[in-house]
Amino acid sequence: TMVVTESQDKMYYPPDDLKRDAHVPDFNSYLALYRKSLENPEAFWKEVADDFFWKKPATGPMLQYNFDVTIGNIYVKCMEGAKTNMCYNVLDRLVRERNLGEKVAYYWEGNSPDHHMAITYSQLLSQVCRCANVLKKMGVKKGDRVSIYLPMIPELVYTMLACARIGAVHSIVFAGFSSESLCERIMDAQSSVLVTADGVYRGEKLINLKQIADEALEKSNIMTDFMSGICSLFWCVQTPWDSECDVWWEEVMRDSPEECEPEWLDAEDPLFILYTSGSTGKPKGVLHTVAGYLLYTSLTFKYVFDHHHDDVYWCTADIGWITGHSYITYGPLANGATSVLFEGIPVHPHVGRFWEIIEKYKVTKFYTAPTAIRLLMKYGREPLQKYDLSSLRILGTVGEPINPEAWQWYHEAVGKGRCPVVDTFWQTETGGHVLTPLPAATPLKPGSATFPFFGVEPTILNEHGEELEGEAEGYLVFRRPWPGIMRTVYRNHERFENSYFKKFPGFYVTGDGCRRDKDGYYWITGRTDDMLNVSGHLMSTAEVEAALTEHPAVAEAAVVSRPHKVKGECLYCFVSLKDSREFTHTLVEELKRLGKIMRRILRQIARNEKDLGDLSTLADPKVVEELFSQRCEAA
Ligand code: 6R9
Repeated sequence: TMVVTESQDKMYYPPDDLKRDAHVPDFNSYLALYRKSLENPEAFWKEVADDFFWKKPATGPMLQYNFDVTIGNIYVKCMEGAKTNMCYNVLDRLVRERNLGEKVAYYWEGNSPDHHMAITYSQLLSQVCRCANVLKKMGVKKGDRVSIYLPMIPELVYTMLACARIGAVHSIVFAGFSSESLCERIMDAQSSVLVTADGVYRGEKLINLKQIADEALEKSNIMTDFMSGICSLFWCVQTPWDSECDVWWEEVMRDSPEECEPEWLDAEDPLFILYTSGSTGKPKGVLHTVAGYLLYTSLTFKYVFDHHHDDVYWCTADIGWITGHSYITYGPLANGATSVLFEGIPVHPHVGRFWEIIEKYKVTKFYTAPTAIRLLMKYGREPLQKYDLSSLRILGTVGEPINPEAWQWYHEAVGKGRCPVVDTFWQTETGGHVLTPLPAATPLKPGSATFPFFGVEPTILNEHGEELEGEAEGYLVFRRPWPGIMRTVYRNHERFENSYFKKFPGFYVTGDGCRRDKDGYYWITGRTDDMLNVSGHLMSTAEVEAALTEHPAVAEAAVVSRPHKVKGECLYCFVSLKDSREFTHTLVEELKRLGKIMRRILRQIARNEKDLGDLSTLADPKVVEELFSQRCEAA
């Protein structure tokens, strides 16, 4: 069904020099491999697994599953019976079997251009082992959860891999989150240790992480006793300290042995939990397991970035998000890649920082978010002209739909028209790319994530759950699992089934809308639920509403999304105040009487779209006029 035919859309074809030594050099090769992955998944994934180390081989098939709630519980299993270790596969295997010990795993580049270091695979291995021994000494055992609240410093990678080595389940909380969010995630995961840093500079702004971490622990009072802080001493002078439970990173690491036998885990043992926004407001602990996640992140990394041993790869995401987990840590390391690990932000100390770093490390593959591209576009081409970007071969985007204007600018101004742009669609839940071009194989249409990755079978459903063939628009769902899909919502399997499998039995429901064009290309049209995407970060309207109504002055709040030039979407909040004369009282009352607020109408008011259609279900349609007259322009 996926034929690339003549089209009115402008197509961008892969450059010849890229095709020459590419893993998947043309569209027919992609199609052949794709067919194999669906027709014989057992053989397809077995071949991928052969690259890795298995302490014990699998006794079950490569993939087993049930996707139909009407039949029974939802489950996915990959390589049942096999024993392995993620950390061994991404470090020891390369150092011991591939002789990659001296190869650079990460070029760490600090927030300030004066701070940088290179970390080889063997150095990484010994730091990870040390950290693993520290955690063990603190009593952390296989299956225990470790919360990590660290900025983009090497210690973050050491800690996550140390967890993987001893079979502890890491739960990384993005170091920009508040103490409330951190507290909620620590409590839900029931973590026994929290690893944090004293502080971090993001641009000019100092964030006192240890202080926020202390606040989070105070709020979760039941936890305080078992918490110990391992801190990385950076440049914050006054760090709050409790010698009863806090320990310094440097002190415990110094005396810790450099050898640590990996814990041999079952293929389906948990690897990590990562929280993602849920439409009810409470974040969901997305759980990924060892073997499937290893196979899927390593294979997507290899093919989507057409990885070669001499590449220097840079993903600008933060490891606190899934993009960092899969495409800064696990995927690149599993391939023995050299990556840039960047602590800073795109505009510090100047707006050419990204381009400066690309020149400095001769980056060949560059992966960032549309929001960053749109931000940098604002400064024009001049900041780019100071730097040599000729090392670049492939560009990637992730996190939200990319508008064709930003795509074009990325392709022309950054890639000089030489580099394919891989627009990768995926989710925390999918573990890795699910709709994506392959850079040497797929003709590109700006704004389309193009076609499914190997093993992924997408389809589009209408409201009644009927499959739509050919050109169509509706709900994006997947008919079967691939190895990297999430296994459950941590400690809440029912929520997992309800969120992703209830609406359309037999399918995994992404929550995204999607259009398939006449050439078979997939175009993500945005969320179909009450979720919105601000600067590539997913949040739920309910979550924001809950936060607003916590304020003592607020009676009610409704939040909708509105397009934003740089952030993609922004929040547009409708708030009614208690005992306030400023909002006309009638207006507030009318809104209350609506019961379920008509979000569609609020959204249109936010966007100043006057043609509202049928308003007959509203208690008082005049409210709408009043809201229009009080509209204010967002910054
Ligand atoms: C990887 C990541 C997932 C949601 C997803 C969708 C949006 C991600 C996209 C995209 C259009 C792309 N999204 N990539 N939309 N084109 N290439 O971002 O995970 O934080 O869980 O967000 O992001 O709406 O459902 P996550």
